[in-house]
Amino acid sequence: MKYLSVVLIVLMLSCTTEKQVTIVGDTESPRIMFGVDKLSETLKDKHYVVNISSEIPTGKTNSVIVVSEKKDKTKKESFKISSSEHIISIEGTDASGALYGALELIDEIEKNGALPSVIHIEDGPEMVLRGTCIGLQKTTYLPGRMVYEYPYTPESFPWFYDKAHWIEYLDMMVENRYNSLYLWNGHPFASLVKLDDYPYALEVDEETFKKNEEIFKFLTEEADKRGIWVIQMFYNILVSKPFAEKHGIETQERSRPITPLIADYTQKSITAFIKKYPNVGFLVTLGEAMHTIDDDVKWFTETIIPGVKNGLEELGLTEEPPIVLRGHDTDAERVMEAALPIYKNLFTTFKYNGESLTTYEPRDAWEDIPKALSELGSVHVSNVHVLANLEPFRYGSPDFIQKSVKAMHNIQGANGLHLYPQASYWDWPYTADKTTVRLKQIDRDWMWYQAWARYAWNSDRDRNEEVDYWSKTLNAYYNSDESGKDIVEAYEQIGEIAPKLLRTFGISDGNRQTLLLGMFMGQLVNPYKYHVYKNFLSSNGPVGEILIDYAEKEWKGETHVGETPPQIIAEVVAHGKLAVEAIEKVSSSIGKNKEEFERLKNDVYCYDAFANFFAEKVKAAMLVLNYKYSNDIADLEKAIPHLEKSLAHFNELTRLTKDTYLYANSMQTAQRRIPITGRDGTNKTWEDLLPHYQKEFDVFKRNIDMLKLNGGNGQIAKAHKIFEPVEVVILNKDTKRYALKKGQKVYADNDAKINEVAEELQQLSGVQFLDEQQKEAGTVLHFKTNKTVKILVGYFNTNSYTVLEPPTLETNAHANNRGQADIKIANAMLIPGLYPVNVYSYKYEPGEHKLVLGKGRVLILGFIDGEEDILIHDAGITNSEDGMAVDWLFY
Ligand code: ADA
Repeated sequence: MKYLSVVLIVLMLSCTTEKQVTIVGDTESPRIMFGVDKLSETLKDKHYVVNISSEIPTGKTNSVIVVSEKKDKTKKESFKISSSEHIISIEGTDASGALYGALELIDEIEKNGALPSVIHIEDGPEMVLRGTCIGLQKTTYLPGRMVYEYPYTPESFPWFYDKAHWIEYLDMMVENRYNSLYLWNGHPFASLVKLDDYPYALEVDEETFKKNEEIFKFLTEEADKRGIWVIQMFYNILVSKPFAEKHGIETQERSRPITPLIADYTQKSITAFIKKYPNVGFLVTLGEAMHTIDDDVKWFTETIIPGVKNGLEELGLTEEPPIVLRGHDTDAERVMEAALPIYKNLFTTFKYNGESLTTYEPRDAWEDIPKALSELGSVHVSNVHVLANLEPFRYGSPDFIQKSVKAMHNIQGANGLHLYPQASYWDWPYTADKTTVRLKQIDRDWMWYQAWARYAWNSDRDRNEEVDYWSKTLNAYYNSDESGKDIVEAYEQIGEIAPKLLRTFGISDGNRQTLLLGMFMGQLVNPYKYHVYKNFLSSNGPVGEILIDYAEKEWKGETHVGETPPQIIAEVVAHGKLAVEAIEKVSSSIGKNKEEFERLKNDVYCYDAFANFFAEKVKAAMLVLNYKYSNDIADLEKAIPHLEKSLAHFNELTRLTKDTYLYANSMQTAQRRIPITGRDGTNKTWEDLLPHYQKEFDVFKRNIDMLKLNGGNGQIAKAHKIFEPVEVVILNKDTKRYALKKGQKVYADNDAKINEVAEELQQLSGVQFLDEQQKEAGTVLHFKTNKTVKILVGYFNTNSYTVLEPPTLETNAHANNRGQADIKIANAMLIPGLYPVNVYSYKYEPGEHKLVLGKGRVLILGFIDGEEDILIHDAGITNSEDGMAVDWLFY
């Protein structure tokens, strides 16, 4: 038997060595030659003798493959493969099409083990731009720097200089037919170009600068060969640190006006960049560090676009490189309307579901804004941004992803994809798995990249065929005859859990919240205290009810609408169970990547434990909310066993992750607020959270006992410390103060008077401003203090355009630099004629400062000791009859 197989192999080899192929391609085209080389490698692997030529051989009968491009501008990146006699022709509509045709033929050769004798395939992509992104950003801020400020250096980003890693990544991209690579960074220019007028702006040393030049050149050339367009992203308005220091300004500031100096510096940076890399596109974020929409328009049309045009003019080029404008934190429609007349090659992009994956049925803002942008006539690209609710476990549900891409086309009008890494965005290139050698995202998350690319190319694929396709793909990955189907099932079941939970119970789809670390009871029963941003609930999924509304309707016997909390928790528990059943079926038949399979299986258990933890918590929350109406302590007592079970599931989750995960979320800064701050890399594992959840449970039981002792009647809100005022010197001219007492006017030019104030604030006095002036010009508080203080600022709780929006981390990454991101006291004041007031605080060190707030009504309520720890709470002063929140039970 052994002898026989050896003979067979020899026979096969001697036959195959006879096979000769000539591949003909345009040697002048790097992209076509890349395809030709790949074809040649595959054929050699299959024992063909390959000859590469620039002309079709005459008089020979050997197989010939001709790879060519038609230069047909009407249809991009498409190809036709056909055969006649001994010639296979791969004809691309352009060089990318020819390359993709070559890749398609490679797939056929792999499938059949040989060159097909007859072949006819025509194909082309649905989406025009299919891109992935990588952040040149880190899990924490660099010392002395602010958000997004990461110069390109080998110390910060060793992987950026690793050519082998780039080749691996770019190969992965071209195999999946991605055609764009976005590099995200706050201000890349001072790492990549030198300016004659501002030589001091450069923020890397000479040696690093040379390395950056070399790697950027390498990257753009290698990308180009693979049909990939590199796009550099930048935020506005950022200047380099040495530039800021030289001019005594901040590197970035939300309320800073445009000045001739920063405009000139930015414009020259852009021009220099375009001159050096005319084939690199730009992705532009206006807004985060910009004052008004008017400024956004002005900046884009008077600084950025002219910067690009000047570069082109100096090079004598007329073809405009593409500029992709983000809709994030700006009014992209307005900006585009002003920009299109002066620049044609513009695209827009906007987040698909915020910074999470929540739905394939986006509505409201996630529907209207992209739709409006897509109707401008330029191509709209849907951005699957940071996946804050999927970190850190594996995600690869083909069903959810396919439906999402369809939603991009059908609901948002998008025709492009911009894909973030599945998890660990700030920790590129690594995943969060705790392994001896760190796992790389491109290896672990291969299915994430493949699935989005597959549907970006063509989303209209038959569901049964897709299950079959992914089953086969997974069979091959795990070298298993039959496990693929169950693994797909497991992926698809767990794939529903995080989206459904976030859209129903979450506070934010932003990275302000790490869903998979869980939520506190106070957040479940009173989410508004944590600032649920406008549109969150109405945009992120089908119509549904959140817990507090559900509880109220339930009590009043009203009819429920859409997705309800009990329905969602029942569904996620079922998804977890089915996923576990599916993954347990396959354990014995894995032939390859066994360790990875065990890790995937562990992720499935994690999701299952998480779904159960969450469901029990929601059951407890429903009972607590019912108590709000029933006033019956029995409701609270019934919640105890649910919370106890929830804690047991969280214990299990802690056990499952303790030795398998380094962290849950890769953004480890104070920007993470929910369930709890992430300041200085804290609270990032389930083990870190467990004592907090234990404490919450203990406090709840203690408060129930206290209620019982008090005869069980009525709600006993916890008394809060009365704040003592601290004196500061106000330097604004002619400022008046007002006591926070009933009957006082908060504006000099508006008759509205305070009716009620939380007791803890009553010793303080506010600073009076002019209502009209606040709305027209904004608020600046100029003051001096000789000790650290917290300024209490009252934001109005309303959607009215007359008020200033509270600090919003979803659109402003600076929103917590003075600890101002959270509501400290919700419903703290009533001022008839105005709106309910939520109190926030800004901390200032001793010295002279200006608190600059944007346009809109806002109240400065007084000053307290800077070290005062304000326990977040709801003072319950509202007009609404069910104003009193029940969350005090957990503090
Ligand atoms: C928010 C988020 C940032 C970043 C930003 C953006 O500010 O907190 O991390 O994702 O949005 O650029 O969209």
